[in-house]
Amino acid sequence: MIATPAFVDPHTHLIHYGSRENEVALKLKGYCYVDILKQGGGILSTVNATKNASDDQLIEKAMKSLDIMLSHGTTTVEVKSGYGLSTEEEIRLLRLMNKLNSISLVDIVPTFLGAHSIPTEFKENSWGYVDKVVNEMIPKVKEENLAEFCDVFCEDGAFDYEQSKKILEEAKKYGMKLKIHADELTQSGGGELAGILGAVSADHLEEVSEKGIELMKKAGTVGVLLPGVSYFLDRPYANARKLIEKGLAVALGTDYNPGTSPTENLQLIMSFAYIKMKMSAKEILTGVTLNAACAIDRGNEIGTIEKGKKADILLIDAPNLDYIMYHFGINHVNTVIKSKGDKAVVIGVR
Ligand code: IZC
Ligand code: ZN
Repeated sequence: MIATPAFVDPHTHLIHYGSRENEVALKLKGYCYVDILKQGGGILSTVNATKNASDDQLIEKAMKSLDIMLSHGTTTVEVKSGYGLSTEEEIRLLRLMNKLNSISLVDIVPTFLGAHSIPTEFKENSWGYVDKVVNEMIPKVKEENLAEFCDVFCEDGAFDYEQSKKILEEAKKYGMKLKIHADELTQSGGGELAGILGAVSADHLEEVSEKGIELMKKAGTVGVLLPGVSYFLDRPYANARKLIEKGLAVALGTDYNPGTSPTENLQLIMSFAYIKMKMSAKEILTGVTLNAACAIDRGNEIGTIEKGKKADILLIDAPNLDYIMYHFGINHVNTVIKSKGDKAVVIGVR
């Protein structure tokens, strides 16, 4: 067996209801992700399904996914809101994250993503929604201390550079740490904004500019790459080799969500990083452990096996590190050791 630090998934949209396999057929007909969103589908269809689900239904679905994550070696997971898009619903999702954290063995790091999509009622008045996020949602999230990070989907069809800047600047004033969905489908300037505002992470980066890389490096912003999305949307992968050569810390996440990356399995993502982004086995292991921990500001607590850190440890049934990625699509985890509160639990996976 190989003992490694347990995996950290630094980017997920875990809490939602329903699924979107119908969009795969639309994509085969030539519609792209943003077309579907602009027609009121995509994220907005999940917002509807989530609004119509009870707390119990949302918890049950999320718990199923957390169990899959845990058995595949993920013991800490970042979770974004963003399928509410109203103050009441966003707050409900964030409260449910707290509940999940108390009933699951997996540690949950909550992120407020009220700026995930423009809700239908603000379609003609996107700045009106930005005002609502800034003046109503962020203060309420802070008042109840429900989220550690604030994130924005900075993208054509979602929030533009100026709107993303406004929201993140306000969140920063409230003492929230920052993340951004940056330069995924188009060069939106998200990487640059992350660097300018000192975001903890900038995520996606398939289309990031040279200047964006430079500013992120200066600010110490972690680049979170999500190759499951490139696979699922059949799009270009982020240039991991270039980001690493330029000196960025690169982490990997599933981006588990119903639209662009419906998988909880971080080991599959590791295989994509190996074959499609040409990351080495050591870079990949660092990407799902220490660098992923740094992407959620937990570098002092988890991500390495070290005195003073939590004993979140995996026993992996593989003859060497490369083998984990090479023999792809299966679960190599034999045992998960998870510390939660003052307990350590040993979970035999196979
Ligand atoms: O439901 O489509 N990219 N947000 C930004 C997502 C994917 C989630 C979704
Ligand atoms: Zn995302």
